Amino acid sequence: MHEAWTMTDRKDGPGDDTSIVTKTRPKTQRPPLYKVLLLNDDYTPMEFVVHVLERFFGLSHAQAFEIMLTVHKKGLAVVGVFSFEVAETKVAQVMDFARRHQHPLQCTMEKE
Ligand code: TYC
Repeated sequence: MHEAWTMTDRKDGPGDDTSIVTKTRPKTQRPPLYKVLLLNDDYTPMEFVVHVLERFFGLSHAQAFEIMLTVHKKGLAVVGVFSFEVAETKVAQVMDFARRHQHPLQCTMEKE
């Protein structure tokens, strides 16, 4: 004869949750970042450096002056951290602008 089968016969019936919760950690790849560095020299005018920092790095006059003074005193400073392409563009813009104005200002980049 047919035997009735109800939920109450189940070992993991209602109220008895045996499901497993797993956490996945997707391996996301962040692009490497590059520091753009400004180097000190004895000839480039301070006002020119401040102008470069305002123009190409979007810094306020106060921020630009502060970084310029750090470079002047310490020899170099990190101006910003960017993706490879943006860092490369900033360095090229600064080097080109300095060369056109016949100042020896040097700007480089290095992997963070
Ligand atoms: N040392 C320069 C001067 O006395 C000023 C200067 C600051 C030059 C920062 C370059 O990246 C620099 N006129």
